[in-house]
Amino acid sequence: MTDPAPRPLLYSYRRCPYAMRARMALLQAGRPFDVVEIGLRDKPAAMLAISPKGTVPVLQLPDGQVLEESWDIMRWAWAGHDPDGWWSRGQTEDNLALVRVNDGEFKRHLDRYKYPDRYPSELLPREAHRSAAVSCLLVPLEARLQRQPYLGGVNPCASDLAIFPFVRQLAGVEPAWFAELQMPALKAWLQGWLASGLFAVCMTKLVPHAKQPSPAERRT
Ligand SMILES: N[C@@H](CCC(=O)N[C@@H](CS)C(=O)NCC(=O)O)C(=O)O
Repeated sequence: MTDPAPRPLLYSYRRCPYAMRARMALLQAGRPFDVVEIGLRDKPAAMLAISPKGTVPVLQLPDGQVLEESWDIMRWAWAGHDPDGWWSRGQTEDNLALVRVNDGEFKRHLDRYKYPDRYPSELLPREAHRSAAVSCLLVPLEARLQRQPYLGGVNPCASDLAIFPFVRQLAGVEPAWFAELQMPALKAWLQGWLASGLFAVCMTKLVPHAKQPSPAERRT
């Protein structure tokens, strides 16, 4: 009997939105991988040895290459085999601009809104960060999603996966406030992702051997 092919190893944290986007991309692309679920307060020495910056996700490839940015892991997931076009549809200027806002300005406001205690020298009240998060990302997202069901158009794409875990986080801080937002297209989009098979598989305990989704689950 021959040994099975070595699989990439993903250091992950279940609730981290960056790790979610990486897991969903690997699952959607049908890439087998193993997962190490880490604790943010107790990071494994093996992970810090290959990625001293200490953030998840980190993907260690069998050839020794290490990917330590979620977007790079997503790119790798679909590199050379993107039959459903998830990566390519995510590469429009509009989509890339939204991902940049998400990872930059929006994330900055989200953190200050969600974890005000971590920013004791912050001068603005947390509600100001909540409003800024809405203006910089949710407003343009709502406008886009009123015209099309996904950022990828009629089909989803990498940018949908890259952004919705962060919108989920914002929505979870004060659900009653979020429920009052007049953003029907954004809410339908978020609900669709939260109910999707892909998200369900990504949030199951993927350790130690990743369950691979069925073709139906891979579609959304
Ligand atoms: N730019 C990185 C950011 C990853 C990141 O910040 N992950 C958080 C968890 S959500 C983390 O690992 N933080 C380190 C810590 O809290 O110690 C990426 O896209 O992968």
